[in-house]
Amino acid sequence: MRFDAITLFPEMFDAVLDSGITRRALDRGIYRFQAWNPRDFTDDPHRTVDDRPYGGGPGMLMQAEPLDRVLNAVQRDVAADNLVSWVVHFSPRGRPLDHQRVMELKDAAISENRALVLLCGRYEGIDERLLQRRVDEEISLGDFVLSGGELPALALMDALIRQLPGALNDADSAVEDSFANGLLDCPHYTRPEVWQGMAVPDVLTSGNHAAIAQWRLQQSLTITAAQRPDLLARRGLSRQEQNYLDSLSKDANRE
Ligand code: 9WO
Repeated sequence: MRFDAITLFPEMFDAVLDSGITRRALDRGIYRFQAWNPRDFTDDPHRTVDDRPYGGGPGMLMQAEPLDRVLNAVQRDVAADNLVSWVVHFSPRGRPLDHQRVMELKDAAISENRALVLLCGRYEGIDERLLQRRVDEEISLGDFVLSGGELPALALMDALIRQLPGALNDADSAVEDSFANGLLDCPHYTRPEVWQGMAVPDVLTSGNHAAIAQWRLQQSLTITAAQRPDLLARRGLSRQEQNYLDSLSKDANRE
């Protein structure tokens, strides 16, 4: 898969390229990455990419023209690879990202020969006309404001790259199952068996694999019901799972 980032801070992308699973996947040739700096597509000596907002107000905006030029260059380079650009802009006004959308973006990139072009805003934002003309999709990571679109772009890359075939080893892959089942993760423990007076739950040292699997599912159900009832509502519950949660609330009422 191919990623291209349009950014005034290309070095921020070293965070994904230089460490961990995402670095190993790059070494394995599972994806490619190129950063493009809009400053390289200006023609004034100051390499200006920003200007003041019409109508007044604080701060500066990214001008349309340097971004249009860099997008044209990216598109040409992407076409030479027999791919088409899918331009994503990161903004709190976008569609909230979740696991399902990550999988859809990955599948569409593969089946429709897409390069993901990550348009990263800075300052107070980007001239609306450029967004209207060139952006295919706006994505939000949540209702908060950052200093730029780079961190959301990095988060999307990380989430997507780990889903690409061959990116995870068998040891890592099991971890994926926890979100694939639509529940939050269960608690985890490692050595020592007692730490600062706190013991590991007995079932995990029992060697009873069926009991361990049941305990983990019940923990996931309990945590998801408490922290994210919206996830449970969307996923639905089996009869057995519903009975378990009902038994918990009866216990709680007896206290
Ligand atoms: C900022 C903003 C604040 C309130 C309502 C809408 C808004 N849009 C933007 C915006 O697009 N900002 C640009 C990108 C320029 C300034 C830095 N940017 C940004 C992206 N800040 N925060 C994000 C972001 C992106 C995805 N998910 C959460 C936050």
